[in-house]
Amino acid sequence: MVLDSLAKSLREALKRINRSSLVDDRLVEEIVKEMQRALLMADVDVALTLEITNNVEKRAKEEPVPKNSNPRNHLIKIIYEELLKILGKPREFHVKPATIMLVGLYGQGKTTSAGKIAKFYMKHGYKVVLIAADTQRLGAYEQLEQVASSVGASFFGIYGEKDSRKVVREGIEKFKEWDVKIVDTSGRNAIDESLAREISEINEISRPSEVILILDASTGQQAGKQAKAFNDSVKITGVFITKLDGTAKGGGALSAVASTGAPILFIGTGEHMDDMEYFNPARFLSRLLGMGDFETLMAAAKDFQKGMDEESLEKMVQGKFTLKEMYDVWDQMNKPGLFKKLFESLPMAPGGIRKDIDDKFFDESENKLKKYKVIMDSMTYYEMENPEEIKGSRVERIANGSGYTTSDVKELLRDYKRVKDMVKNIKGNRKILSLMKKQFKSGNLPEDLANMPQ
Ligand SMILES: Nc1nc2c(ncn2[C@@H]2O[C@H](COP(=O)(O)OP(=O)(O)O)[C@@H](O)[C@H]2O)c(=O)[nH]1
Ligand SMILES: [Mg+2]
Repeated sequence: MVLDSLAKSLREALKRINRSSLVDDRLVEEIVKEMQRALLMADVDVALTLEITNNVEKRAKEEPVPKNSNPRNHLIKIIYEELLKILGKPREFHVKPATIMLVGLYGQGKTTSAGKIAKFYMKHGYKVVLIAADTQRLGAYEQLEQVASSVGASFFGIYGEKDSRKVVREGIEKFKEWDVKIVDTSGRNAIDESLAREISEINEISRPSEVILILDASTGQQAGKQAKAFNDSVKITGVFITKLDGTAKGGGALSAVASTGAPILFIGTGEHMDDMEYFNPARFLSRLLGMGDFETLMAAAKDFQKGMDEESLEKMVQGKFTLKEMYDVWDQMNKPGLFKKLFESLPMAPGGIRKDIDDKFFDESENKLKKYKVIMDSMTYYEMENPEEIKGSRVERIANGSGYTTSDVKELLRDYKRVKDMVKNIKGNRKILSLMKKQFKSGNLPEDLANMPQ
């Protein structure tokens, strides 16, 4: 998960609070020390770390415990509230037709994020075009073209053209009927006058409704300086922090950007086109701490329902369960990390954080799903509908096409068989089936989940 070691230390601290028989000054001081260490390790600014932890200490020692709470929960609440201050305020974001300009230095993830944002809008049913305004870098045209085709978005670029302004002018004109236009601009090694001029001119030409700054999380605290500098040349409406999956320094980037007042809009959590999340500070923190998050649960449940309404559930259980059906189900599960979300958002078990959730399990399952999807993308429609026919040379062809090995393909087929058998069992169990149906109908997942037979 994102910010692994920070999450681990903070969760440990909360667990300790829950385990302790007494909340006294000594415990508070120890917890505060642990928080300091964890925040500094995550690259959060020293002054900010001290401010937050001093507040925790002061409040924990001085504030009376409210009647409806207890000393443990009160301390946890204070920690949560103080940590939340680091992450800034959420920005309201409406999914509607837009022209989006992406800016940022070399290698921050602009082109990749352009694809993710395109996919995000396309999931909402919008027609999207990606415009290749990076005319600086060799291969930028092809890279964006490839990204566009991988998500199924339209693409506009003028091969070999050096004037990015011309590309943007023509692209915006040609695709004016498209709902969402995403302009992938060129970067530099550092912000210089030529970059500032280029993006401010493209800003004039495209008149974007969103100007999103793409920042690599591993930049750490320096991300704050970059955000300020970019904001000086063109008004940033939101920041997309990429590669949060791969760095322990993410805390520095998040807190530094938040402190500039530029709203963090999205975070990137992987190289795959689905690895993007809308950034909501409260939700992000709850997940980091492993606390129950009802909001996330409901959003996840709705997402799941959209793809798995009663009709498709019926189809899945009653009809032929082919790889095609399994692909659809997995596609839902994978968008974005649904399984994990469902589990992480379950309310805290009485007496503490859920101990039974193992991040490794979710990471492994998610990686497996990703792999399986790539493999299935290399199958023909006929093979998806008739998995039992996948043998011998077909296995080899699929392996070659997907870049995986034949044993990966066989593993997928074995797992498919297992799921198929499971579905067969459900078919035979009227009680479970009717419960599942009820659950999808009501949308009231938490309660119904609790009533599911174990
Ligand atoms: N792990 C990870 N890698 C990412 C993420 N976003 C982008 N990348 C990788 O970062 C590298 C640079 O990305 P690119 O989009 O070409 O950057 P650009 O120069 O700003 O357009 C590529 O290898 C991407 O796969 C992310 O959220 N997580
Ligand atoms: Mg690029």
